[in-house]
Amino acid sequence: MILLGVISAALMYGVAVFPVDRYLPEASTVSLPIDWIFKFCAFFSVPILVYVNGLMLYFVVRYRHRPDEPMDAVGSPIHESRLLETVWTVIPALLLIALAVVSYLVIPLYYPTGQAAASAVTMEAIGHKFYFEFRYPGLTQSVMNEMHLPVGVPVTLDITSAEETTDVATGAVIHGFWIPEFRLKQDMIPGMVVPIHFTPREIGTFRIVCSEFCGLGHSHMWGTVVVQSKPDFDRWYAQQVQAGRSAAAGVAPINLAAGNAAAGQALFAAKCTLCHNAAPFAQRKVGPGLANLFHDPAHPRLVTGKPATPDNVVDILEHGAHGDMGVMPNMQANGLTAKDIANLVAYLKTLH
Ligand code: HEC
Ligand SMILES: [Cu+2]
Repeated sequence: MILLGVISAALMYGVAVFPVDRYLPEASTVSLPIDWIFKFCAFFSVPILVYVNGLMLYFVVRYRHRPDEPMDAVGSPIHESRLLETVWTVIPALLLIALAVVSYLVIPLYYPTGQAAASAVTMEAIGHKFYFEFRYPGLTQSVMNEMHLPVGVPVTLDITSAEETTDVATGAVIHGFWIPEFRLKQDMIPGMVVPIHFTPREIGTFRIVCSEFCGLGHSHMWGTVVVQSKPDFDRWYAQQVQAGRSAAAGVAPINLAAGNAAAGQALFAAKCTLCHNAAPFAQRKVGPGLANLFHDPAHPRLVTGKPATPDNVVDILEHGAHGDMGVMPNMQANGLTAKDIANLVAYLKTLH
């Protein structure tokens, strides 16, 4: 018993001083209470683990079957022992009640109600197959897969999942919105908006992972959250507003002849590779591979059903498309200008 006590005490001390932050930064305000609950559970799990398994090993050896005993020898008479039954009922009950109380105190930090919801930023995160869409107030276009947030500013994030098609087999699915460094994990559920509340504590770039198996593209479904200083964030936001405006104004005629393939390649890497590979049609991410767009005997027609000509591709880039594979965003949503479209088409023509 003393040996087990020493092992327990050593491990409990280890749990108490373990620097979680060093291995997985505590990058949001909810990280702290969540890690506290985690330590609380681990702390009291240690003696249970050590005593249950330690005593079990000890009993196996101590009360093993001896050669001179009959095969049906009865062990110690503990049946209906008041003391034992009280102990193993009361201790777990107390621990579970404590856990319930602690969780009850922490959950409202996550799911805001009333006053707690007062946030400087209220925005939306929408799960798609297979990417994350973020909508900011005041932006006409969405931001895909890269969420920018100012450090130290409270955020309410309205989380849901898109219902792209009504087809049961290919339609809406549940995604998981998980930022490990924020200790924040919430299912994205079609038809239901769940607001969550937190404040980023550290400047940096962290992963966003889809934590629900949502289909064949699930492994592509990850994004980043970029936590910036307030001035950096404001600069980024101003650029987005500007991009949205010039895209909206960019319905100017598209001059394909002036397209620059090198500029188009850089744009493609920045705005399209989220959903498209520069690879054959069948190598699909969200949308089809685009490497043989203009020269694919197996796919002479575009997803719009029109022949693969530059003008028809312009039409898709300008107005988007909505077909079997999902939604190709229009030029506003992709933040493209008329010039960008000409450059992209010039680049796509060079592929095959
Ligand atoms: C959010 C995901 C997404 C992004 C971002 C996106 N696309 Fe698409 N794209 C799609 C989907 C999905 C389709 C197929 C639509 C359909 O089935 O009708 C598609 C179709 C296309 C097609 C038609 C392909 C064919 O073979 O008919 C072209 C061309 C295209 N996209 C170009 C682009 C370019 C260039 C960009 C970057 C500016 C881009 N896309 C960005 C999702 C996306
Ligand atoms: Cu997903």
